[in-house]
Amino acid sequence: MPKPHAYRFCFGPWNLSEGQDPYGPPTRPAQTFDWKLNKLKELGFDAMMFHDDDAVPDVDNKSAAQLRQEAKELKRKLDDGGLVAEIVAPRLWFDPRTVDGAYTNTDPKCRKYAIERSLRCIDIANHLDCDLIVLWLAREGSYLRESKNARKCMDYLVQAIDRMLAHDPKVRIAIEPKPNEPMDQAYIPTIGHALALANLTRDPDRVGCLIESAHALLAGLDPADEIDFACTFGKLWSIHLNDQNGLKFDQDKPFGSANLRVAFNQVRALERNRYGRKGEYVALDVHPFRTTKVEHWTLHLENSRRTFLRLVDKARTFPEAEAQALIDERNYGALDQLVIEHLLGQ
Ligand code: GLO
Ligand code: MG
Repeated sequence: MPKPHAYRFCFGPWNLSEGQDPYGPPTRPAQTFDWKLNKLKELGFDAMMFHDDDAVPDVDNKSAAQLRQEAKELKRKLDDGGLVAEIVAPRLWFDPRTVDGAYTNTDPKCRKYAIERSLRCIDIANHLDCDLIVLWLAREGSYLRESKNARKCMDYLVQAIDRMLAHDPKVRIAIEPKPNEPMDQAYIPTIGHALALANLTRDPDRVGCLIESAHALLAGLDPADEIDFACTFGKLWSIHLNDQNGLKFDQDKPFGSANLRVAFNQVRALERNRYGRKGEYVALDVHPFRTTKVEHWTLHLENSRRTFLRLVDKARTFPEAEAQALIDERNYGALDQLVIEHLLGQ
């Protein structure tokens, strides 16, 4: 199938995961970063997403000179493969100092660590020639409301983002909201929250968002409406497409796997907002089904891209005039069936 020129695709090394879950060990043997990068290239993807420590392992224990040298080596590797880094995200949920929150930790020493780590992440991004930092605010929330002062936490979040914006006058920050997991309740659960927070920072024009389909669904929202909302503000700078079967743990299923119509509407929303025309990527934050064999390890990525492109075709061939006539008549029964028949095909 021809690739519509406007869409470029990426994924992260964590999307070739080994199958470990809270109840059991890996189901596939560990692979090196280079193996994953080669797969990405072989599959014809355009870019890779990175956590700071995907790019430079053990980032906390390296000097600025080491960060620079290792990041530059990676940059050469990417250049050689004709690839770029789409985003770099500080991993602010693994270190013991982030156990009760990173920017919103109640301990000032831990908050200081989180900010310093984020600035190092920006330095790595700079070495990779990437100006977009993603903040998945994994532990910025609480297990019980009495354990933290949410009002203060909002100030801490703004202060942290301000420090990042001041560190590099060109960097842009995309907040990736998620309503829960690992926390009971996250402080920034939706795109509305992310954009409201952006507005309090020292340079709101450089703070936008990243929508993940599964995260919107976990918040009880339709990801297509979240896309239109973010695009209304010109703030959708990346997107993690995947799928989610109801209110469970974050499943990161292949795009369209649980609900094809919800996937169709996301693609339609991206099309009408001309997503990708300013260089934004379609990122597939999907995981293999746990018991996937080694020889089928990349199918979730290939299939998600394929489904996406087939839905682009469905969006472009949707009988708009017929649909509009039914909307004018308020004949929603027929409109509903028109969508179903279109998706089913001949
Ligand atoms: C987890 C998130 C995670 C982020 C990634 C980039 O639920 O979706 O995969 O997207 O860490 O920050
Ligand atoms: Mg994600």
